[in-house]
Order: sequence, then structure tokens, then C-alpha cells
Amino acid sequence: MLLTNAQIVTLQNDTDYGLIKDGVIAVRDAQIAWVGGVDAIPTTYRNESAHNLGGRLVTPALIDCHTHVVFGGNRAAEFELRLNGASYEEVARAGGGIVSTVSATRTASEDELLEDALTRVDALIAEGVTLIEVKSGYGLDHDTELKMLRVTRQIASRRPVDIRTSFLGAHAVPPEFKEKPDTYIDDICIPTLRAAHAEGLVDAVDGFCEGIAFDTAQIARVFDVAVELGLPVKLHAEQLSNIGGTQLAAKYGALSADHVEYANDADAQALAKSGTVAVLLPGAFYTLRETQAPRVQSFRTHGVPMALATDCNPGSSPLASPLLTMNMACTLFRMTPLEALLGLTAHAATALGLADRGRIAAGARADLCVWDVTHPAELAYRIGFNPLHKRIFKGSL
Ligand code: DI6
Ligand code: FE
Repeated sequence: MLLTNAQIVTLQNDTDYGLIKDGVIAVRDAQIAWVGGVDAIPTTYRNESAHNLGGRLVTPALIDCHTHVVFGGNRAAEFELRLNGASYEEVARAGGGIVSTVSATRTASEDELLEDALTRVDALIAEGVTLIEVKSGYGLDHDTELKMLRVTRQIASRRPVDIRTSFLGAHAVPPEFKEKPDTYIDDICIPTLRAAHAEGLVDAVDGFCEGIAFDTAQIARVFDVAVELGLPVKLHAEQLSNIGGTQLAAKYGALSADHVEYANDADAQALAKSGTVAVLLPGAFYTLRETQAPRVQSFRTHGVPMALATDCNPGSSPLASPLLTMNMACTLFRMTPLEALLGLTAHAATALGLADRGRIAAGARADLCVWDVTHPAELAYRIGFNPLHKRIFKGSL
């Protein structure tokens, strides 16, 4: 297949859009075989069937590298209670908070979890996403964590999308282990990780390093098992305070450190040294009305790649729009539209340890988006507007 009459945003380096004005992409066997200007098409591709894109803009397909799209129930009632003046305690007594999602996830069947997740997956796909990372972490017991991961794997057979799983057993201390986080880590979290890995359900290991969740020593015990199993790690770090999660992630050569609102200059330096991506999550920043923005300038100065993701979850980021995520990153974090696009493509791929996608180049996966826009900055500029014309997944329209 030949895609012709396209404005191609190759993102071949991190300094500009890498725009090819009157461009052509040759696709073969789910891969980009060739990309370049119309005047330079090699003769071998000239007779392939051509799709004229009418001068539309083509970018790499979007990648959502941090989501929690598999969960039971939702927390709209709690949202409403809080806006009607209920206190934190009242919300908790009404069964609110993360524990309510844990109970709803434990009682939901696999089918219910899958059907619910697919509505969110469909929203992501509708805006051009072809790869979604999904975390466990609302089960917090052996059976439910495995149930979540099995459901997550099923998404890829129900929709044209790639899925990566992260085991997030160290997300919160479940009610039955209240005040006993260490026992939870040793008796439930780690054995469950081993069981999930044995079933082939785990692509990476994540944790929530925070005062309200787990400290660095507890996360390190989980990471040591990940290393033993040969699994890459990533970490929710410095979201609400600085307790050393970013440094820990860097020490373990993590794929990514996520949130990082409270990461400082030394943390940015450590990420640069370990080649760890900073994943910024403006949906959670916005929903929690956080005031400490991540230090984007420090990440730039030290050369830390910045990715962006929806963090789609029922509590802190009920957001299923990568385009709005780009807009929020520009408006709230002062990222540039180019950085926002790199954050949902090339750098998101790096945050998942994948080198074969996220840019438009020969040899890369033919995962592409065709947009009804004339300038790439339009993708981040508008609010509540979806200009996706076509999504190409593994070379198929
Ligand atoms: N950070 C968050 O913001 C969410 N999880 C995490 O590790 C909160 C999840 C929830 O409230 O359901
Ligand atoms: Fe998260």
C-alpha cells in the first residue's frame, strides 16, 4: 500500500516535526517500508495501490503509556458528594475512595470488567491510539490481580489495538492489611507477581511510592523480584510529595518515573543518567487541583525525555482523551505542542521499552494517524475536538 499526497510529521528527531510536505509512505507487511518526498519514490513501490490522503497530516499513531482502564464501578457519586461539601471522612464512610474501586473490581466478573474497559478503550482508539499500557492494582489480592491482568490481555483480541500490562500490586494497602503494609508486600504482592508472571500476564512491574501508599524500601523489595524475573520496572513517583521514588526508579534503571510533580533538579539529573522517561499526567494534576507542576524546564535542561498519558482511572484522572491530555500539558505544564506530540508517540514508546514505533521511519511499525488538520500544533490547540480522519494499525486502515 502507498499513502500519497500526505504532509508527514515524521518526528525523526526530537528538535522539530521532521515535516515532509508532499510525502509518500510505502507500507508492507505491517511495516513502513519507505518514507520520503513524492519525487523520490523508488521504482519498486510505484505500482502499489495508492491511497490519496488529500494533503492531510500524518503522524505516528498515539500511544497511551500509563492507564488503569480495567476497574469495576466508578466514583461519580463520590465526586458529587465532595462537591456538595462532604468531608474526606464522610466520603470514606460512604465507601468512597480507592477502596470502593477495589471492592467493585473484586466483585465484578471478567466479562463485566472487560465490557466496561472496552468503552474506555474505544474512546482512546477514536482519537488515534494503537497501543495502551494497562495496570493492575485494583484487586490487591491474588485472584483479583490475576483477573484484572487476564481481562487486560483479552482487550487485544476484542479490538485492533496493542496492549502492554504492568503489575501494580503495590498500588495501595488493602483494607484487610491496614497498618500492615510490609505483610501485604511479602505475603500477597510478591507471590501474586510471581504467579502472574508464570502465566505470562506481566510485561512490566509498577508501584505507587507515596506517603499514602508504599515507601522506597517496600517498593525496592518488589523491584528486586522484578529484576530476578527479568521484568522491567516503572514507578508512580513524587506525585504528592518527594520521598525518593524517582531516585529509586533511576537506581533500578526504570523505563519510566510517572507523575513526578515533586521531583527536583537532582531527580531530573538521576533520570537523565539512567535513561528513564518522565511520564507526565496532566489529567491527575487537573483533577486533584494540584498546584505543584512538574519541572518541565529541568527535564529539558537535563535531556530527560518526557512522555504524556491519560492515567485513565476512576479516582484521580477519569480522562480517556489523549488529545485533551496534549492540550492540558501545554496549558498547565507549558510544554510545547511538539513536546506534547512526542510525549504521546516517540517518548511514550520509549517509556514502554519499544524502539520499533512512535516515529515514521523505514522499518518502524505502520501504526499511523491521518488528521484533518493543516498544522501539527492544531492537535494540542483545540479543546473537545477530534480531527482524526483515519487510524492505521499494523498497516491496515
Ligand atoms: N496515583 C493516582 O493518582 C491513582 N493511583 C495512583 O497510583 C489514584 C487511583 C485511584 O484513586 O483510584
Ligand atoms: Fe496511575
